Parts: sequence; C-alpha cells; structure tokens
Amino acid sequence: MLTELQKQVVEKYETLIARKNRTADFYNGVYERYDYPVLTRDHVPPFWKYDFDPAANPFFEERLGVNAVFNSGALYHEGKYYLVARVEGNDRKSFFAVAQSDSPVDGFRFWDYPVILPDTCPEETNVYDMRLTKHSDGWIYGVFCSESKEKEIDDLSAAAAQAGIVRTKDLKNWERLPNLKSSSKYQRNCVLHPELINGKYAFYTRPQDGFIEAGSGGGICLGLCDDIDSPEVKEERLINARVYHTITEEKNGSGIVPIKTEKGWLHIAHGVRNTAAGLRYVLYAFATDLNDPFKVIANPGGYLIAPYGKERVGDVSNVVFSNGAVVNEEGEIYIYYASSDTRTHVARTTVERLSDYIFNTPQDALRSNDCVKQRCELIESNLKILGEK
Ligand code: M1P
Repeated sequence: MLTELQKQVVEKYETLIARKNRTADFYNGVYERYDYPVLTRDHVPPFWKYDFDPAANPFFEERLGVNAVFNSGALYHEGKYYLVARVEGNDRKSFFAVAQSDSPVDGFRFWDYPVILPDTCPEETNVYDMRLTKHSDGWIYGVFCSESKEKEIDDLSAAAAQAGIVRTKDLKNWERLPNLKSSSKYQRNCVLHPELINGKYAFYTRPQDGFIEAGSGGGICLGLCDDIDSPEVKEERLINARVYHTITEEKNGSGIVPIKTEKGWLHIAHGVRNTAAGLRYVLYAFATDLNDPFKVIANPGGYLIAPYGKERVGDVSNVVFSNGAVVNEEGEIYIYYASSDTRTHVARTTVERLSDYIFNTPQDALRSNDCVKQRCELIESNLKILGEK
C-alpha cells in the first residue's frame, strides 16, 4: 500500500512516460526537432531513487538521486526502439540502462534494472557513451568509454580513457571483451563499423594527447582489427581531420554507427571549437565510400545540429552530442542526441533527405571571402528564380 506522497511521485512519473511528443516549431528541411526530450532524469523510475519502505524512509526522501540521462546508444530491433542511455547518478558515476519504446519519439521506459556490466577492469572508475553496433557477424556490440584514474600524473582530476567492448544478443546478457588496444591511452568516441572491411573488424577511433585536449590527435581515424576477441588496432588511418577555423578546430569524434545507403556510408560526428565561454559541441555529417570506408566522398560544410533554445543550457552548456541513430523499414532516421550533457532528444529525418543534405550542401569554403562568393552564387541563382515569378 503506497502513501499519498508515494502515489503522487509514481503518478507524475507515469504521466511523463505517457506524454506524446510533437514536432517543434523549427524548420530547415533537413530534419524535424521535437518539443520534448525523449529521456531525462525524470524518466528514471522512482524505485531507482527512493526507498519505498516507510520505516526506513519516513520522509520519502531520494536515497540515490539521478543527475542526468544523456548520450544514448540506439538500436532498432524487431519493431522496437531501444536506447542504452548514459545515466549519471548524483555521485557523478555513470552507468548504462536500457529504455524501450514502440515509438521512436516518445514512451521510452527503462527496464527494471540498469545494465550489469561484467566487472573485468578493477581500475575502471566510470563508463559512458555506448555505441551499439548491430554487426554482420550476428552480435550486437557495445563500445563505450572506460575511464580510470591516470596514475602517472600527480593530479587528482587526471584520467585515462580506453574503449571498453561488450557484446550481447538481447541487451540483457553482456559478455565483456578486453578493452581495445591502440596507439593512445586517451581514446574516446570509438565506434565499431557494422561490417567487416577487407575481412577484418574495423574501429573508428580518436587518439588524443590528453584526456581533454586533442593535441596532435588529428581527428577521426579508422583502423582494422584482426581478432575481435583480442581487439587491437595497430594502424589508425586519419579519415576525417580537424580543420583550422571550422566547427572541428578543437577536436572531433565519431558519433553514430555509420548508416549504409546506396550512395555511401552516412556518418554523424561531433565537432568542437573553443570560445571565450568554453567548448562548443555541434554535430556534423559526412559520407564515406561504400566499398572503401577509408575514403570520404562528401563533406558538407558547417554543422547539422547545434544547441538550440533550451538545449543550450545544462551541466556542460553549449553541447550537443550523439552516439546513436536508428533507421527503420520506412527509411526514417531517428537521431538521438543529448544536449548540454543533461538530457536526450530526438530529431527525425529520412535516408533520402539526409543523403541530399550530405551530398548537396557545399563544402566549407574555409575563408570568409570564399564563403561570401559561395553565398552570392546561391543568392544570384535564387533571385533569377524569384524574379521570374
Ligand atoms: O562534455 C561534452 C562531451 O565531452 C566528451 O566528448 P569528447 O571526448 O569529444 O571531448 C565526452 O566525454 C562526452 O561524454 C561529453 O558529452
């Protein structure tokens, strides 16, 4: 028997889960935004946070609060939409939890328990940002950031990051593989390509000089791996470099698992620039060759999604980040992106529209003067069309 207070908390949660989403008053032709985030800390079941035993918790206080739900891996499987969210407790530790819905844009409900990862890394302090790859070998792989204290540097906040790897068939039972071996001890935003390349597993990586700074890390790389049970990339080839005075100047990183289309592999990644107000994270897109994923074949200039309205503010403001998107049978793409390291949103597009954006948006002209020329060409052509009316 629940107390009145407990009933109110549970009802509020159920009302939130049942709330229908609606497209937002936003137009750019490329994708739709939605009014409500698909996952927030309020989507976390009350029984994860409160102790419902009145004797132990007479004031019905939160015992294990949740701070944020963001950076969700995504999977569309047998007609259902799954998000493997990064849930961050009030204690700053992140963990993974599966939320499921019949709809891509609302109704996501967490399973009763968070994901229990096999505890194979005693030094691991934090885990986050899982990318879910439905691989042609039949497994669903989760590649995530495994963070531990940096022991070689005398600084309490110094951390090292490696790519942790798990695999599953049902999102319930997870087998942990060894962490990915690579050239760098600061490795975040690793993504497993969904097919073998030249008969080998392939990882997108992002080697860095430090935990935060890219330094000499040139950008997004792709490396082949001989044995997934003992994963190592010996050579990481730069495929998408950071570029001066663009949205990737400070750093970039792979985001979603690339989407296979007739025209090529569609990628959505994040780019970071520095500002007086701190780092600004936006999402951008590019395409690689279907038969040679090392080769970028389309590289639209500028961002695809940037923080907008309320998305701008949160624990780490001015950030959008995506590590999950799904495609359904209708060719709809749902991009799950988080804002300001706080909550998870969705944007809807289609394979056709996103391809059109990627292949027909002009490249960054790199200099103001050339950007003006680019824009003037568009204006001139439009004025001719508009003048004809
Ligand atoms: O705080 C913004 C993002 O910062 C990191 O991304 P990157 O490794 O590219 O700097 C990640 O830790 C990510 O979780 C976070 O959203």
